[in-house]
Amino acid sequence: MSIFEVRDDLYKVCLVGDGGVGKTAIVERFLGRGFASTYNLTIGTNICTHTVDVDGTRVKFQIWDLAGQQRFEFVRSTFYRGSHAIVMVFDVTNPNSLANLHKWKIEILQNLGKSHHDIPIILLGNKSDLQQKLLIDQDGISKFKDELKLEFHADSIAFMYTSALSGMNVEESFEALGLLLLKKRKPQIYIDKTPNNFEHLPNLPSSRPSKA
Ligand SMILES: Nc1nc2c(ncn2[C@@H]2O[C@H](COP(=O)(O)OP(=O)(O)O)[C@@H](O)[C@H]2O)c(=O)[nH]1
Ligand SMILES: [Mg+2]
Repeated sequence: MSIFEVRDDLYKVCLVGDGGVGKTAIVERFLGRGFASTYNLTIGTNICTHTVDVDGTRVKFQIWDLAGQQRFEFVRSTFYRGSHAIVMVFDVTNPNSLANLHKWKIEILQNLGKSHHDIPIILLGNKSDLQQKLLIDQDGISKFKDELKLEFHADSIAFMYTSALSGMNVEESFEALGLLLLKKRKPQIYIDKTPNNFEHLPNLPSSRPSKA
């Protein structure tokens, strides 16, 4: 494999979602002990890189995590420019955080322009260790996922429950994203592969929680 092929497998990923949903905690969990971040004062974003093995291919992610500057519009174009994938995070105990992903979606569409047709998106329902406080039902999640499928590439949208606290599905969600990216980059090899399904919580009682 040439060095150029290795470099090809570096993917820029932007993390979006309301403050407090656990974006930074997810990244820190994903990085494990190898955590290294640079804080860029100008654009207010934590940028780090981490490599995962996806079906025998090393996929290197460059993760951009907005660090508290979500109000500043001027940050946006720099943040989204050149991204290959988006991670959208909500907090399963906070229905507003799912509702607000509509605003994030609009911002992504505005900033990515035409390239949005090609971008894999992974939707994460984080804090799923707090099952006793679960306030978001599957219908709401499915509806938003369908909405994403209408405006982005339908085959490149996946949803997973995660917990940065327990580590559940954090690594798996980036592996799934890696697979979606490889399917785009190398369809001849990966077209038949689909990410594992982590759309259901392992210990969820059969009766659904009532809506808040
Ligand atoms: N119980 C639980 N708490 C979490 C989880 N992820 C993040 N938190 C907590 O939620 C708060 C906000 O997390 P942070 O990563 O700073 O959110 P961000 O603003 O989206 O980057 C912190 O107190 C975290 O400890 C999770 O999976 N489970
Ligand atoms: Mg943060």
